Amino acid sequence: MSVVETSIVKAACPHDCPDTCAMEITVESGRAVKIRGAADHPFTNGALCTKVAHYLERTYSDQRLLHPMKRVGRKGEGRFERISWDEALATISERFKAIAADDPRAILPYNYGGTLGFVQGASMDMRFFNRLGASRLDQTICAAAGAAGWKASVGASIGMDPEAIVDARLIIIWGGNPVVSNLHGWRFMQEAKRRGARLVCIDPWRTQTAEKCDLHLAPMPGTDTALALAMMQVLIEADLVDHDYIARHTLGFAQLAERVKACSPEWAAPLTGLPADAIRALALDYGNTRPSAIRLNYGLNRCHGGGMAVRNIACLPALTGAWRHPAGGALLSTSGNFPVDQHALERPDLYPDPQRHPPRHINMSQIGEALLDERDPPVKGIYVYNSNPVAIAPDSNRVRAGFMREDLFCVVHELFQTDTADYADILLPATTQLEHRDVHKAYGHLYAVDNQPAIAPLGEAKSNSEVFRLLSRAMGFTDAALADSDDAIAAVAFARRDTRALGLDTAALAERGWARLNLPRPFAPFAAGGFPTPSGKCEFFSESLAAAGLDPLPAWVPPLESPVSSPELAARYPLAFLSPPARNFLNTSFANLPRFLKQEGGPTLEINPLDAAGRGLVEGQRLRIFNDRGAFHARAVITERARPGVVVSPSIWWQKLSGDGANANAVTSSALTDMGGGPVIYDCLVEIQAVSEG
Ligand SMILES: Nc1nc2c(c(=O)[nH]1)N[C@H]1C(S)=C(S)[C@@H](COP(=O)(O)OP(=O)(O)OC[C@H]3O[C@@H](n4cnc5c(=O)[nH]c(N)nc54)[C@H](O)[C@@H]3O)O[C@H]1N2
Ligand SMILES: Nc1nc2c(c(=O)[nH]1)N[C@H]1C(S)=C(S)[C@@H](COP(=O)(O)OP(=O)(O)OC[C@H]3O[C@@H](n4cnc5c(=O)[nH]c(N)nc54)[C@H](O)[C@@H]3O)O[C@H]1N2
Ligand SMILES: [Mo]
Repeated sequence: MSVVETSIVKAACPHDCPDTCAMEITVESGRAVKIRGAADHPFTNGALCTKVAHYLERTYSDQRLLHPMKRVGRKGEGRFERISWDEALATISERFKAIAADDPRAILPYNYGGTLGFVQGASMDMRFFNRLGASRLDQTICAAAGAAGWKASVGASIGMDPEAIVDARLIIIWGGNPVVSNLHGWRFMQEAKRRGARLVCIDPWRTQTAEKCDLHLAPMPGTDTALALAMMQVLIEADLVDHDYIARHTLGFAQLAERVKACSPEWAAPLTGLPADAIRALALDYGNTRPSAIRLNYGLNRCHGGGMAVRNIACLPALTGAWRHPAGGALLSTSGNFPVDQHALERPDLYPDPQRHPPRHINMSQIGEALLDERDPPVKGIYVYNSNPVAIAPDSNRVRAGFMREDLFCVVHELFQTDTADYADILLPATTQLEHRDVHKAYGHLYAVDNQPAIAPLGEAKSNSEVFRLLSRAMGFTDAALADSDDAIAAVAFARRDTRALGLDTAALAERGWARLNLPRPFAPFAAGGFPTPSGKCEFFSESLAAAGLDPLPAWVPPLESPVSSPELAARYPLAFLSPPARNFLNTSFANLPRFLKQEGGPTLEINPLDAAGRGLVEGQRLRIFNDRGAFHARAVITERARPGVVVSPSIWWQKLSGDGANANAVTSSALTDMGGGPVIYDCLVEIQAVSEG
């Protein structure tokens, strides 16, 4: 009889999600056999989402890349041949040395949310590219606009404790779909509802979240700036503002009051597509209810005015004094609460010669332009990890054209042969979260979570940190920081001296697998002001925005593409197009595995019965969704979940698994937001037509 050795390993969900779950992995004789949410973690509460509950299927999938390969077919064809790690590392270091000899900024790292851990996503990799002197990637693709807008009003990515929301009397869920993308946060909102809170959802699409709220308002995409201005107008006119809080803790109230005078609900109605009465009623409800909480999410920061939208909304709780109560205020992200020592993790000081080669920044949301347009130096080498740009970046026809360039040396480090991997010259196998060490902060709660390796790497897979250590050696970089162990990196993550008071209980982190930030409880960050802005106040008037050439006051910023702002374009492409997360995918992660593909069925486009009837469309028909940038196909779902004038395609599908080889990003635009340089993925007009089958 053989003895089965069983152990339970503490882990962290690595994915780009506000919930950053604590997990427990049961390992038997070296094989992970069970995964579950940590029962003792207050946010995870013993439950995982529909995707990560099946993470073992991802880890042990027969689609995993298990050894290094080199390209033998044409770019994009996806034909590869096995090589050794020695050959892979030698090829990459030789090509990188040759490119760097002229100008190392011709090499570009491209990475995002594959894992949010510090060890595998924001340390050894950055040290390597800093030491190399590579171009720096501006990581704007998700949250940059919202972060900038929030910063303008509030000062830093700090807001109310999401657990405190249980005591709110009114919760406005604004541009978020927590049932799908913040499931554990949703549990606290449901508890508030059980205790008598009213839930309002502001979303152009009737999501699963909207269906469960007391009220759903469906504005046209990209019009939240106007909605928030009108709410301010009503609050000020009805004198539902907290004069004492305003006087002590805000800047520029008089100018704000002047600005919003003309922004009545009647003014906002045609801009937002909402009835003026509904806007007024919402504002009065907000002004008359204490405590009131606004849970913003990033859906509303993906239109041109995404920065200003978040800025305007972030002014509301300072107007009403909602911040006074721990269950009041607003939350976009908790990430600013964590005392992360970014310098020690990333070591920007390793950059070799800033005089000769001033650091160059490239915006990841415009990777197509970066690869195709003329620049000095041109991008000659790209190293992709933790991301799938060919599928996730806007205007994918241009992105693909960039990756097609014969003279571009492309390395992709991946778990799976993604759409991007098909363009690699060298394709490297990565480890899953069960196979490597990491440590995580969160952006939707106040706990750090530890991740110990549960099993050995599968096949010849190597972690990101390990590959960058090996590449450093192959390049001849001798800096000690490039040889640090994963444990050493994890240990510096939260070791910033100036914020030690906020520091985590590192012993608990090691032993229990997670630790809460040492913040006061209850946590009401701005109950007595103390905003981390230049003035220390909530800035209705922002000098920093003025200095950046932007409107210093909350303003109406229309979408780039809408019937209101671009009527000529709208005459040809009259439908606003949204491609928000599908419940069973995580961006393009999980979107290649049988269980999740079966759940989602296939690419769909939700369209209102009025818009369908006008075009003679019927349920289940194959549609072509198109504009001047491109086209993709999806099946028609005729439903009132899509408001008139708006069509919705839950995303993000792999292009090569989508029938016609394209996904939603064939039509999205690579224009940028008003602040932060973010993408405008939800600011997009299209037309649709039926396509004949066969
Ligand atoms: N299941 C699942 N969970 C995920 C993800 C996933 O792909 N799948 N992705 C993760 C990532 S990276 C992120 S950033 C988050 C994203 O999750 P959220 O931050 O919630 O953002 P989205 O789902 O993009 O958008 C939320 C809602 O905003 C709506 N919306 C779109 N445009 C507008 C607008 O102009 N105004 C308003 N008011 N609403 C608008 C959309 O219809 C959508 O229902 O979720 C994370 N969690
Ligand atoms: N149309 C449309 N486009 C969108 C969005 C949308 O809503 N609609 N959302 C946008 C948003 S919010 C975001 S955040 C981006 C997300 O864009 P990405 O961050 O690129 O997200 P994923 O598609 O999940 O790709 C992550 C990849 O990293 C790989 N990976 C995971 N772990 C590791 C690891 O340890 N090492 C290495 N080397 N690789 C690993 C995974 O296998 C996966 O292929 O997409 C954006 N694009
Ligand atoms: Mo994101």
